[in-house]
Formats: sequence, structure tokens, C-alpha cells
Amino acid sequence: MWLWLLALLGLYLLYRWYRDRQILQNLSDKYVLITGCDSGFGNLLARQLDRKGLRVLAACLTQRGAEQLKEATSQRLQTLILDVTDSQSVAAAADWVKQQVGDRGLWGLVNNAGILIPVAPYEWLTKADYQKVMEVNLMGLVEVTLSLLPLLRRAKGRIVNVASIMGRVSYIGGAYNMSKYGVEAFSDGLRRDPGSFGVKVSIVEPGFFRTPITEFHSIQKYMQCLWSNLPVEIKDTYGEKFFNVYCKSIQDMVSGANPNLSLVTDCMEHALTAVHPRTRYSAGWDAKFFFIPLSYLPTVLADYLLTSPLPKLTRV
Ligand SMILES: *[C@@H]1O[C@H](CO)[C@@H](O)[C@H](O)[C@H]1NC(C)=O
Ligand SMILES: *[C@@H]1O[C@H](CO)[C@@H](O)[C@H](O)[C@H]1NC(C)=O
Ligand SMILES: CC(=O)N[C@H]1CO[C@H](CO)[C@@H](O)[C@@H]1O
Repeated sequence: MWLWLLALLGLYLLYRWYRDRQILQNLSDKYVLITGCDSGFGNLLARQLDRKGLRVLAACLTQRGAEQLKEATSQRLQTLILDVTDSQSVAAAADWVKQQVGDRGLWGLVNNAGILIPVAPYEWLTKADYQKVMEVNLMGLVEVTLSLLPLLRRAKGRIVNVASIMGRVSYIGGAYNMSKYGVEAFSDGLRRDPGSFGVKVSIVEPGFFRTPITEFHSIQKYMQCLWSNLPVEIKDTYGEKFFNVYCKSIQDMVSGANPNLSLVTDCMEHALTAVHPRTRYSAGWDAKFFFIPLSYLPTVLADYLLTSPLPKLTRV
């Protein structure tokens, strides 16, 4: 009995391995637009796909980021400046992409641009703080996708959306988690939408990786500034000790972040170049063995596991 089960599992894994290994030919006539190429995953992916011979259209937020990337890559790679929160910038980018790709259409769109800060207990933040993160991580992604969908449809292409393990389980305040939950919902909905006509949608869920958005000094600087400007009642309710323990737990979390970003960009590359892309990719051991399993646990257990390392509010 067990032997049969093992054999079945073995066969399934073999089948999956074989399926995963089938890579498309003719990558060199495929255009891929990546957002957020100034640094982090986007920057690495742009270089990686450029080396593979794809035609990379790398969208950067800053001129400086674009220039540096251009210097480090081939003549094939082209950069553009894109602020995903600015509708005019998105429309201009879509026009430019249309001119570049012509009748071939756009093969790939990687929605990678994202921000993390503010990280703080929910009560410390204002509506504007939540809006800022939502504008970049969710509404920006939606607008870029909608503007490029006709070109993607023409190529029967691929959309790769970067969510996060924090799109599966939410803890420690801030709008980041909410925005990534939204990315998951948008991606699943779009994949099932009859209007997407053969455009394949993949979601990448990275664990904690060492990128500029998880850099502790900038998070700490932000949190200190936030703390010192909080209303006195809130400061009294939480207390300095809470603040310190909270900062420490964030520091511990980001200091354990994985420096090997290729674990994530390899998933993105697979989603763009495999014959059978997966709908979800999890990248990093923490994602695979902690956060994703955690998201299937009963809520009481997940709550316990996620809140026990955090400082408890003992005052009030
Ligand atoms: C690759 O593209 C060329 C022209 O673009 C075409 O002639 C050839 O058949 C393609 N090969 C494959 C395997 O699709
Ligand atoms: C990073 O991950 C890739 C797999 O994507 C692996 O091939 C490589 O050896 C890793 N690099 C380091 C320094 O661990
Ligand atoms: C703002 C923010 O990112 N909040 C939290 C979302 O959840 C993760 C863990 O899943 C926390 O590390 C984040 O701080």
C-alpha cells in the first residue's frame, strides 16, 4: 500500500520535473517589461533576462537607476522612466511600449515595483500612510496591467505579479500586507477572467529577502520619526519599552533575510520562459516551510505562532 503511494508520488514528482523543464525556444524575439528595475529583484531580473537574450524593457523610477542599469547590460536592453502611481506616466509608458513591440505584442509584464515602509502598529498610521502603499503596490500594478493588456493579449503573453508571503499571512501593522493580499486577489481574478484571452498570470511569493525595501536602517529611521511625532495618548498607551521591543523584533526579522535574490528572479524567469508556467511560486525556505504552510493552519494556531514573538501590551 505505502509502496504504491510512494511510487505514485515519485511519478508525480517526475512528471512535474519534466513539465517544469520544458523551456520555450526563440526567446530573442520576446519583449518583457519589468517595473521597479532601479534595485532589488527588478534590477537583477533585468540583467538576467538580458543575458538570456530576451528584449528587456526595464522601467525605473529614477534616471540614475536607469543609467546604471544601461551601463551594466547589452545594447538590447532599453530603459524607461515610470512612476506607477502617476496615470500620465503609465499612459506614456504604454504608448512607448506599443511603438517598441509593434505587431509582435508584449510577451511579458513583470509587476515588481513595490514599497514596504511604513511598518508600524496599525493605530500609529494615518489613512494617507495606507493610501501611499496601496497606490504603489496595488493600484499602480492594476493600472500598468490594464494599460498593457491589449499588447499582452496580442502576444498571448505572461503576467508575473510579485506578491509576498505577507500576501498570505498578515502580521505586524502597515499597509504592505493589505496591498499584497490585493495583488493575490487581482491576479487570481485576472487569470480566471475570460477577457484575458490566453494571457497566463503567475504570482511570485517571496519570503524575506535582503533588498533595499527590507533595509533596517531606513525602516528604523522611519519608525523613530513616527514614534516621536505620535500623539501623547498613544505614546503613553504603548510605552517606550513596547517601541523598543517592536523595533528589535523587526530588526531580527530583516537581519535573517536571505541575500540570494536569484531564488526569486529564477521563479520569475521560469514564469516567463517555461512552456508551462506555474500559477504560484514561493521563493525562499521561510516561505516554503513556514509562511505558506502557516497560511493553511486554523486561524487560532496561526495567530498564536505569529503573535507570540511580539511584545504584548501590558500597560493601559
Ligand atoms: C524561431 O523564429 C524564427 C523567425 O522568427 C522562425 O523561423 C522559427 O521557426 C522559430 N523557431 C521556433 C522553434 O519556434
Ligand atoms: C543562489 O540561488 C541559486 C539558485 O537559484 C543557486 O544556484 C546559487 O548557488 C545560490 N547562491 C548562493 C551564493 O547561495
Ligand atoms: C508593513 C508590513 O510589512 N507589515 C508586516 C506584514 O507581515 C509581515 C510578515 O508576514 C511582517 O514582517 C511585516 O512587517
